[in-house]
Amino acid sequence: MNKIKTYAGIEEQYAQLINSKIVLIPVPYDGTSTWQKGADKGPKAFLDASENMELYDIETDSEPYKKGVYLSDPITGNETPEKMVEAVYQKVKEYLKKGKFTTVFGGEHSVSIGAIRAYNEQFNNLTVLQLDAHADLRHEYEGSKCNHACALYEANKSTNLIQLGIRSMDKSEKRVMNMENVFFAHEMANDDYWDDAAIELMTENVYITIDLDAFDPSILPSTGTPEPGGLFWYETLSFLKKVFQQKNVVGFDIVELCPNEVDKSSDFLAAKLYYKMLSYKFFSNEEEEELIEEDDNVLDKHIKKIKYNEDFEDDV
Ligand SMILES: [Mn+2]
Repeated sequence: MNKIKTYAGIEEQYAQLINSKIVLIPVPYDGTSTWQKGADKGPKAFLDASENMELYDIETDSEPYKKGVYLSDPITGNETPEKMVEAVYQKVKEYLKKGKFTTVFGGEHSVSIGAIRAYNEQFNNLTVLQLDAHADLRHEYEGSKCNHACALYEANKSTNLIQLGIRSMDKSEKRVMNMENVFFAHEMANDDYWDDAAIELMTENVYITIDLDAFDPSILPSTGTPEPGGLFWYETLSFLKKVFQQKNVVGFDIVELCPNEVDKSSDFLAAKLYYKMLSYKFFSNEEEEELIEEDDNVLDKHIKKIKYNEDFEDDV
């Protein structure tokens, strides 16, 4: 008998819907990509990488998968972008009504339209935090309002949208862009406080949509439209951790992984990012962090002491 396919190859006891706090919906959709195709292969590459990843998180000293991760059937059969968006909307809504922490893995960025619509119905005063190289604020592109270039148009109208890492857009998008809520990449590069400034703009309920092209292509080359000057790993993680600690993150999606046959590093980045976000959601407690910070001096001395002992032993 074949074992069922589970997220990260976890044991079935952690993968059943009824016991799972978390639901993962793969959406292998790539209908409207304009340049490099292949985001439809993103979910499979992400799941493969996840199976080869350690499931213990050092930073939070936790094993997030034990909260239960149910891997939903992928959303397929998407003849038009509009049908795909509707299918994602219905599926996300279904799991939200069951009280699950629902996550989506794309697919191109248009898959987020349906997810955000469902979250916005379910939660009051929703902030949508978008990490992306591109503004994605076009009203319509190549004949569809559900094109990846329009992924955040609706969220911009109906939620508190905060855009971060933006470094590529059309001039026309300026007309609808809420400049006070935008953190352009070139400004972030010279601002040490963009993370706190962004958090100040957030309402309590936050949905996060991560277009992987937000990351610098040096650490994430496998995406449809890479742009220089992106985010790096630890600055992104420390920002996300703060968001999870200070706000009620209600769900998230990760999109635009366009896997490469040879170089798997981007797949692993995506897998690890997903898992880090689960660890921050369920195992990062701000009060504990503060206690550790207060004890910094003590820790410093402790580290010095250990170092001294090691040195001493070396001498012997
Ligand atoms: Mn995007």
